[in-house]
Amino acid sequence: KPIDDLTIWDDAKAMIKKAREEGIETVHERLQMQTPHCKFCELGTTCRNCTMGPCRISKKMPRGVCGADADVVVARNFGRFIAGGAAGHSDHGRDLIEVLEAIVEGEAKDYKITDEAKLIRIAAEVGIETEGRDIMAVAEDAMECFFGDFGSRKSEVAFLSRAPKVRRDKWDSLNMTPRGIDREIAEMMHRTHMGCDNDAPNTMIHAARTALADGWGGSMIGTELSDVIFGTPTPKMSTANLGIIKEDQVNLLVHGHNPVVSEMILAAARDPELVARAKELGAEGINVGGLCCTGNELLMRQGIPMAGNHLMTELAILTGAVEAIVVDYQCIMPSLVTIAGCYHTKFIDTANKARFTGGIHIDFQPKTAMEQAKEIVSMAVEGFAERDAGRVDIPCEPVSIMTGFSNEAVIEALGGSLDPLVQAIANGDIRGAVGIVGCNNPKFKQDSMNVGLAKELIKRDILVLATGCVTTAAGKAGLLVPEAIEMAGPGLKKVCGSLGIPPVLHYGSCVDNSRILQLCGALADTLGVDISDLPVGASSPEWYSEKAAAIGLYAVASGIYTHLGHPPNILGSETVTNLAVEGLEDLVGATFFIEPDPVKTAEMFDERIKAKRKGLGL
Ligand code: BF8
Repeated sequence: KPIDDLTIWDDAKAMIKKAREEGIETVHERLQMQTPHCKFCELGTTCRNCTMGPCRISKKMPRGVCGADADVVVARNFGRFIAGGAAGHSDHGRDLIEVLEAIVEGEAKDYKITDEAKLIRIAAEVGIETEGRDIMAVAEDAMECFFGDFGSRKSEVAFLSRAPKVRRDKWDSLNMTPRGIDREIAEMMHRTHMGCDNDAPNTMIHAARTALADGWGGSMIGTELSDVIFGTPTPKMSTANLGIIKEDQVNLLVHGHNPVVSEMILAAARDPELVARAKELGAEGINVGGLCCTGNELLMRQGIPMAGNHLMTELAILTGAVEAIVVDYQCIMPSLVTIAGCYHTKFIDTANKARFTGGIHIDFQPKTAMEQAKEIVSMAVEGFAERDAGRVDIPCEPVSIMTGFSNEAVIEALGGSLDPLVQAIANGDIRGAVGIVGCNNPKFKQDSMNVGLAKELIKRDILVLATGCVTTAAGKAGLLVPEAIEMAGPGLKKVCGSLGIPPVLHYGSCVDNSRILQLCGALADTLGVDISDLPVGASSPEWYSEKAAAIGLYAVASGIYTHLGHPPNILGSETVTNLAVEGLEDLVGATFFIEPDPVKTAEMFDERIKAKRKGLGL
């Protein structure tokens, strides 16, 4: 494909060109080699769940060996897909509880409770006595409560209390209330074992329950405990694109999702001895930049610059100026090890559950975090001497972005309550809000949909909340600065202008979609309605991952009309497809819709928001 068809960004184009010149393979070549994909897999009609098969369902062969039809096979495959996504987010959440546990037990001296007020607030919310108690005692009870959310001895996960009562009643009546996080994931594996749940709609209901366990459970715990341990984000300025990589500095990029590793790396990079060593080797200093969601985590709290999103991860190494790429888990292409090997870049993995053949493995533990982080940063610093200046190409200057919009920060900016926001929605200055979330996928021209949709929505006075890889796209397009109000409709321009904020708010990483759920719950409660009554929507335009599918499904199951730029692998079943794009409306008050065109997508949201506003009498 011509490079111009692959991405909207000049920095990406320059690096893809360099890759082609140097004979380095990227995701784009591999996609081409894999195309056309297997039609059965695309439709979701392949079953590999037992060895009587594998089976492929078609008109000619309508049933697998066991008798399962296309509906059953598609639902089972989709259910397991969702379980994978929910497991990823939730296991990340559990890792935060384990760090809290290590803090409570005095075993993690490098971590601390940074936002005590937030810990007390969330502990009280989940029914823990906080009055006059020692903070560590409160932390211990919170830790037990959240560990308990993963098991099977509760009737529902604790943060469900943040959803409106009518929504919770709806979930109860549909058998959709998530009980334990691990329980729902394990039950999905059980249900989809041969000879269990052979009723597609029933499997889909459990898929929704599993996704809700992620959104209101694992992800929410991940977000909230990250705030407690590393601080709740507040608005701040930073920069984005490959231009954040500095020719005269040691460049270390953090990639993955969990701030437990990246926060320590950043702290270690500020160690005076390591900075002095970098200078000794001729660098001006140590520059820590972000990729993907752990980048978002550090950006939100510490303001580090952002090198790029998912499809920029390979390309960042191609600048030839990255001394080390340090990863934890999720969304890390194993090809990075190969590309790092074409340069002096060290690829360092830090999680036993996400090791990469050919990478340098550091088994990162909370107990020894700073010591290990210094070891990693030191490897990057020493690598500066190995850099080949002749191969360095940093293709652009960085652009400014504003970040740090936690719900707490938004409420503070609004003067202490959501009332001004409700007022702005009521008088139509802000007609509604859409969360644009998720990934890049090489099947799309990189960020064309992510940016195109955001621009179309703000023009229509629809506020955009961005998370995950969409944040960097929005930032590079100039949408994350207060001046972007010039691209917004008159109402949004007025409101954001008076608050000095952009019309697209950087709301964090992918687990931070839980912040959007919480905000929707609070808005619905303020208005005395269900979430499905609000003029809101969600979109994952260029999604690829199991996690993004889980996010989409928990949004729909929470009552939020949700757009996907391309369908999951479900089109082989009419029952499952119809349920996703139609039938769920009757059950949960929202559906998915699939649309690859950003303008048409914005129109669909516009119609929906109009209808919801009318329903609220606005
Ligand atoms: O969790 S947006 S490509 S980095 S899956 Fe991955 Fe998608 Fe990026 Fe973060 Ni989310």
